[in-house]
Amino acid sequence: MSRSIFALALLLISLPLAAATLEVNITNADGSAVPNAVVYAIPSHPIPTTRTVAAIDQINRTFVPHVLPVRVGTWVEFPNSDNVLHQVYSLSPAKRFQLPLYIGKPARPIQFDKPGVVAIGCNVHEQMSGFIVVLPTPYFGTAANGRLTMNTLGADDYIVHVWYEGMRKEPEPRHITLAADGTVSLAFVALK
Ligand SMILES: [Cu+2]
Repeated sequence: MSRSIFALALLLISLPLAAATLEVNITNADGSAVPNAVVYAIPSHPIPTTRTVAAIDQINRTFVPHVLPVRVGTWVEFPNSDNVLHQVYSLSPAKRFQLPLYIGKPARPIQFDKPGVVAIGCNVHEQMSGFIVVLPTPYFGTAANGRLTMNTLGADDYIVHVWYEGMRKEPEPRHITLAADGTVSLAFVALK
C-alpha cells in the first residue's frame, strides 16, 4: 500500500459515520424547559418488533424514572429497591393492573400492549406517581432539560409528537423528512 493510500484509509476510518439526526427542543410559553417531555417519531415504514424489557425502579418511595416511554408490546419490570413494601397499580384504560405487595424484584414483568399513557401509583404511598407512555414506534426519548437529540433514526418521513405531564392539548405534530445524513431541528411550545 502506498503512503498516500494508507493516509486516505486512516482518514476514512477516523471520519464519523453519517447519521440522521433529529433535534427537539420543548419549552413552556415562558421559555423554561419542560421536564421529562417524551418525544416520539412515527416512521412512514413499519419497523419489526422485538421482545423488549424495560424497568421502573422504586427508590426512596419514588418511581425512577418518573416517566418511562416504551414501544407497544414492551414488558416492564417493577423492582422495589426500598426496604418498605410497595404496591404498584394503574387505573388507566391503556393498562389496568395491580401488582402484589413486595420488596425486591417481582416474579413477572407486565406487558404494555396498547398505546396510551398509563399513570401509575402505589397503594401504600399516595405521593408516589409515575407515567408509562406506550408508543406506536421504537423511536422515542425523554428530553430531560427540554432538549433531546435522536440519532438512531433511518432516512424516512416521520411524524414527530411530544407528550409531557399535565398536557391538556398536544402541540401540533410535525411532518418531517429525514435524509440519511441530514439533521432536522424542531421546537415545540408546551400548552398547559
Ligand atoms: Cu409505595
